[in-house]
Amino acid sequence: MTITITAFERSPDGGKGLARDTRVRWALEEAGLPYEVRLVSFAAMKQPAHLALHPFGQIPTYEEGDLVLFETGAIIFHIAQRHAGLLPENPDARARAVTWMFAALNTVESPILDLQTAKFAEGDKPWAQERLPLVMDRIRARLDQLSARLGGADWLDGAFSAGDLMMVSVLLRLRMSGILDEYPNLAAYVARGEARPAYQRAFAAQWAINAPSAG
Ligand code: GTB
Repeated sequence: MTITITAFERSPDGGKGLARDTRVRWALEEAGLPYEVRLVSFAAMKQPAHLALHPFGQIPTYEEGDLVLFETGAIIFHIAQRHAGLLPENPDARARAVTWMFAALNTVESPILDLQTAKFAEGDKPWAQERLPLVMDRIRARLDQLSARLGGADWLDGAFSAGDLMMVSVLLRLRMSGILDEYPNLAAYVARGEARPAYQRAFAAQWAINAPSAG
């Protein structure tokens, strides 16, 4: 059955792979699944046709026959449950990998999103410079803990899993801030994720659409 995802017609990041379709593309590539992409403009995302797929008017969405999903956590969990390559067979190991997916989205991504808000949505407010260090410190508190848990391991819990895919995707957003470089083991962890052939294919596919020279 054909899988179709949606992505920005023109991503604001100019192809850095930071929009959330990249993590879904990566999961599809890890699972070896072909997929099609429907590009949507910001205006189209708020129109009824897209809102029927995504109640919050965002990308990405996932269509497979009659099934329509939104939220990258749910989409990647769906892919990982049905196809080999993203979750271990052992039930306990599988549950732990899913735990890391939730940890990435609920515990680590939240302060990182705060940083984007503080910089881009609130950057011109008179209190912005005062708030920024507080936001950065909340991120560092999480990275201290994550770094301690990862230690010298390659991945968070044995073999690479959807938990790592999600965590690396979330951490990638920090690269521009420089915070990641304060944690050599996390920087190496992210680099390991980016070096995976499946990530490379996912990145290249979104780059082909969003690179400044594209279109
Ligand atoms: N919780 C949802 C999920 O995980 O699927 C969040 C989905 C989401 O925030 N989608 C964003 C969106 O559609 C795109 S990725 N935003 C448009 C809107 O809400 O109107 C967020 C994003 C946007 C831009 C960059 N960038 O330029 O670097 C990076 C990430």
